[in-house]
Amino acid sequence: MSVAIVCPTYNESENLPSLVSRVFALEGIDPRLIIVDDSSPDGTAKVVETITRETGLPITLIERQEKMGLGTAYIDGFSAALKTNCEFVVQMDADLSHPPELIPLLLKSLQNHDVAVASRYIKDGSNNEKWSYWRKLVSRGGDSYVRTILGLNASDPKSGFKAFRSNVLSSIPLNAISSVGFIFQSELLFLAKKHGFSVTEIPYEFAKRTAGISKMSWSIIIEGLFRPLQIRWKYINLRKKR
Ligand SMILES: Nc1nc2c(ncn2[C@@H]2O[C@H](COP(=O)(O)OP(=O)(O)O)[C@@H](O)[C@H]2O)c(=O)[nH]1
Ligand SMILES: [Mg+2]
Repeated sequence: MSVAIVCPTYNESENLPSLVSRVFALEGIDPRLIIVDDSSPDGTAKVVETITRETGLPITLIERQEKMGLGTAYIDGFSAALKTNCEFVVQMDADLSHPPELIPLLLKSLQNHDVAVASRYIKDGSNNEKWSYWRKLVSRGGDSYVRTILGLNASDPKSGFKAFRSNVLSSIPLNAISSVGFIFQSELLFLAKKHGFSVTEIPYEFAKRTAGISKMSWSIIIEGLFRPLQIRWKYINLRKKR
């Protein structure tokens, strides 16, 4: 089964070697790893180039000129993924919070669904990141807010760990998505649902980041507040398809 795995990176050089070896150790899938790097100052792109040269593994590196945010990194990565004519596309973080070992299960659930979302917040899921009280409040409060404004019933609407049948991503107007930070994930899920695609959730353990630092910022949190309202307004005439 042909799968393109899209990972945006910003300063993830320490995590890359482990990510690559865990992804290519998976059995029963034929993955292409697509790394979208925003000229990380820590030399992430160089690490990717070296691994690719030394191992010959199917890895595509997209290098962008500057830090442009998660949203456009995914749009560029998905466009590259669709050009490979793969059957499935997986999106995940590069910091190993998303365990690559869940990928076969996510893909299996695409036998009956169009989109599979890895969720921290359903039975058997958990979040092992030791977040401060405030970050927890912002995250879980943000989930309820996003669910209410966008009419989603997903338990983890900001999850960046998902698998799609390729036709989902080729049917959605990806270039119209304007979200920059984590709210990109909710806009994508919202559009998938509006286009009539079926969504399922699979529990997983979100692992604590052990190398590198989070890129969460105030501007991303503020975007998370106003963007859901803007998304609702922007797609007001988009009726549910199918
Ligand atoms: N290309 C690119 N990747 C980014 C950017 N911001 C974050 N990332 C990557 O997106 C993933 C999730 O970011 P992270 O900082 O771990 O977010 P957190 O888990 O919410 O704290 C990681 O693989 C990051 O390296 C960005 O502006 N550009
Ligand atoms: Mg992270």
